[in-house]
Amino acid sequence: MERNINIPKEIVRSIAGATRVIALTGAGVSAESGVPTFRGEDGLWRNYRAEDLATPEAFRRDPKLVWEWYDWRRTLLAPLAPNAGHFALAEMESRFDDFTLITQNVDGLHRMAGSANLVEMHGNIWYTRCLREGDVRENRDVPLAPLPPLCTRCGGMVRPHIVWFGESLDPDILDRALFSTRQAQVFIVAGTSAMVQPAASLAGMAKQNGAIVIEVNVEPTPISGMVDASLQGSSGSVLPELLRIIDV
Ligand code: BJW
Repeated sequence: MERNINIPKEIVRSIAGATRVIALTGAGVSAESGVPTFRGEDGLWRNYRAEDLATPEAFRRDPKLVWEWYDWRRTLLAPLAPNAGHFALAEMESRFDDFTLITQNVDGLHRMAGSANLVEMHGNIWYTRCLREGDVRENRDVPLAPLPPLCTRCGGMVRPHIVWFGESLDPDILDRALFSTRQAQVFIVAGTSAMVQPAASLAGMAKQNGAIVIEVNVEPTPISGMVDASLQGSSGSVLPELLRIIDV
């Protein structure tokens, strides 16, 4: 749907002239593809307790229950496709010399849309990790069988290749996110409630390093007050429009 975003001219000029651009995305960017968000009215955390399903303790306590939840989410995700927001971000990669997409999303939709310079901060739901050998493997089986699934190499237990609460992010991935954030001239933050650390701090870090920060969200967030432009609307309509503005 067409809509005009209100973005100051000097900001448009800065974006168009920028070479190093970062976008950070969250669950809201996949919402228009049919992926549930975590917080908010229909969010996953309304019906499920994160402590029971998305912590290492929960997995130690009941791996089958945790895997059942992931199996359900994988089944929900399997038929879904990227939306206009994902495609606009994938297009941006060819518009700037250095464009990095940092995502908190685990659904794999950015890669499906064509984003290649991608940092998946919280892992990917389509990969498993062997608890014995750390082997990370793609697994697209829907539904999973057996449940819980086993490592195809050593037969040991595997877990979802996802960062749960209380777990540290992969240090190389975090370094990549921090490095690109510090270099950014423009930092676009889209579809995240900016509640979960360390991702929530990246926009502030970019701003401190002199970047122009642009937020895209359907509602205000804790970082809305510090950004240079807060574009209220769905990422599926605002991001393509942002791309059009850059191209003019
Ligand atoms: C739209 C839209 C549309 C809708 N268009 N917009 C410092 C201070 C306090 C606590 C901590 C801290 N450092 C670390 C912590 C602990 C914890 C944390 O941050 N807790 C907070 C909740 C307080 N962080 C961690 O544990 C992290 N680990 C870590 O830092 O290790 C070191 C450490 C540990 C412990 C203490 C100190 C240091 C790991 C975080 C892992 C997060 N994992 C999850 C779940 C994985 C499970 C799974 O997916 O299977 O990742 S949590 C969940 O939240 C998921 C998401 O990636 C993440 C972010 O959510 P997101 O993407 O923002 O989604 P929502 O739903 O919150 O928001 C959607 C937004 O979209 C909303 O704003 C809507 O308005 C908007 N929207 N439709 C545009 N169409």
